[in-house]
Amino acid sequence: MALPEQHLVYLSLGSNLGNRFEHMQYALDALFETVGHVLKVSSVYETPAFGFKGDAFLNIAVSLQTILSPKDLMAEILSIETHLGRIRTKTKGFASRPIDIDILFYEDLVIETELLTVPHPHMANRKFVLQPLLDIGAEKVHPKLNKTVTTLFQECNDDSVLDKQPKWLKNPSLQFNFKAFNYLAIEGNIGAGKTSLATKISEDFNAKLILERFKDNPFLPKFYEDKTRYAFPLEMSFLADRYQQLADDIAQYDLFTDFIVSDYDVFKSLIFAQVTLQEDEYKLYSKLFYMMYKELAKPDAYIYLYQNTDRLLANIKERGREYEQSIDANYLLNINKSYLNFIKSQPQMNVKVIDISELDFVNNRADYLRVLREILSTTQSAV
Ligand code: PH2
Ligand code: MG
Ligand code: MG
Repeated sequence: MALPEQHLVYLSLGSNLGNRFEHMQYALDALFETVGHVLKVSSVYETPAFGFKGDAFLNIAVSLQTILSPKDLMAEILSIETHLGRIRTKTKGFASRPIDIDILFYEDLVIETELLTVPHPHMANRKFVLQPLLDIGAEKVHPKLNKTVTTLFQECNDDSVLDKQPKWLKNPSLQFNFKAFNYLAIEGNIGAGKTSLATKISEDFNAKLILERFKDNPFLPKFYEDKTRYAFPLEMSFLADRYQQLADDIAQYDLFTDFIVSDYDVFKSLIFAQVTLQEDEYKLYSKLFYMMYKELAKPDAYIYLYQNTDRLLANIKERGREYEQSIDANYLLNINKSYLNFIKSQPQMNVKVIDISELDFVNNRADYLRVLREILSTTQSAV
């Protein structure tokens, strides 16, 4: 479940046929749905057709982050162009088109294949590319020419006159308004994908990420060897760690992030303790738990990722932590039951159970957006 790396890409969009503004918005929305998170959108410029006789264009530049390879990105772009009625003819030269989407930069890669040339080979000669790009990436360095976009713009000989439009396109990423949250907790069984989802949300939406520091817990490997002997010290040390981390991290509210997302909620301690401790131990434990709990900030939304046992076991195997390999189906079923009982007992909490057993939000963007929409449905500003 290692998270695929996100890549920064810059695209140029142009339209000179039909309802140009609508085509551009449609293309932008489609890029968000299928390619990745839209970071910046330039102003819209009206530009004279360059290199052929035709109606004036609207042009913009956008930056996105995507997990797609250049080849897969290209395939998505072609499919969006086709959807918008772009017909590619074999005749030479340019033709008017409802939409054209070109890859300007893909990180700092230089790609020269039959299918694809990146950076875009003609960008340095074209004001209709450089002016919008200047809005969103003035400092970006062209990896082949080794000059910033600002310099390329200053040195460009194209004397086309561009007309900046008063109307902006909408950045589709802003539909997803996580600012309604102060603190979002992602929960789920072992191997459900809590860390992956919390990490992705923090990357895309500028959240402070709080990840459980379980790897340092010295009792964990011992516990999986001898559960009755090590359950109590294990649960106590988890509780102490989680309490300390949440008390510290949530208290120091960060000026540079918009909200907090964590890959656990402190109640996790009680839920696991219920499964792992003897009855008398659990009584003592829960007394201590509630004393600490009342001091902590509560999440605005508690998301439980439900995953079926087979896929949990497959994920545990895949991530390969040695001490987890003895976890069996029965233990996971008990943990899941304990979570669901807990959730039922907390009617005042803003809980959302999301069934991800048919989804792959790590590799499939449509699935990821479906999960985000479900999370946002827990606030008034549902999308
Ligand atoms: N695209 C072209 C050729 N000429 N001229 C303007 N103004 N805008 C464009 O997007 C454009 C062009 C080839 O893709
Ligand atoms: Mg083009
Ligand atoms: Mg093109």
